[in-house]
Amino acid sequence: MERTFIAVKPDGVQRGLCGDIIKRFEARGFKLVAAKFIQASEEHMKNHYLDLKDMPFYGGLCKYMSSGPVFAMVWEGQSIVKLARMMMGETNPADSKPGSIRGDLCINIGRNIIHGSDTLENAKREVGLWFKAEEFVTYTPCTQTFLY
Ligand code: RTP
Repeated sequence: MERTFIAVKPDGVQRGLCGDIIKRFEARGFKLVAAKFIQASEEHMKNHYLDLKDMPFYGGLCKYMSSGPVFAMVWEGQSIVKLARMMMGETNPADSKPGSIRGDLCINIGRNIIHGSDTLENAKREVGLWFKAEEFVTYTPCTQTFLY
């Protein structure tokens, strides 16, 4: 089963949007397997966004992402890396369709409220960067499926 790393960014936390974002992943049928509320260091964010190190916004992005707490999560489910990105909308909220998280809840590319891994390879890297093995929980979700 695929896993992906999702984080409500500092602006999403400050705007009180954690609940709305979690609700959308739960409603879609994905399973939350790890979560924590954490203020990351700038060094941690520089490592997280290492593939963007040559972009002009890299420094500001890492500084911003470490300026307040993020709600970091690992979600599990079929094709979750791709489906989470579809649920999020485009990087620029202005290009995001209504119905998507960014299309419904934000406007500015520098305050786009949510991060989600863009490939399975990056998901594995980011999950390992943010979570230790002992931070994962095991449980059986209720499926609401009639068994008879
Ligand atoms: P994220 O990594 O945060 O999920 O976003 P993403 O994959 O959709 O976009 P990416 O290209 O990885 O960019 C990371 C974050 O950098 C900020 N950004 N600012 N032109 C700009 O000022 C600019 N471009 C990107 C956004 O907050 C983006 O989410």
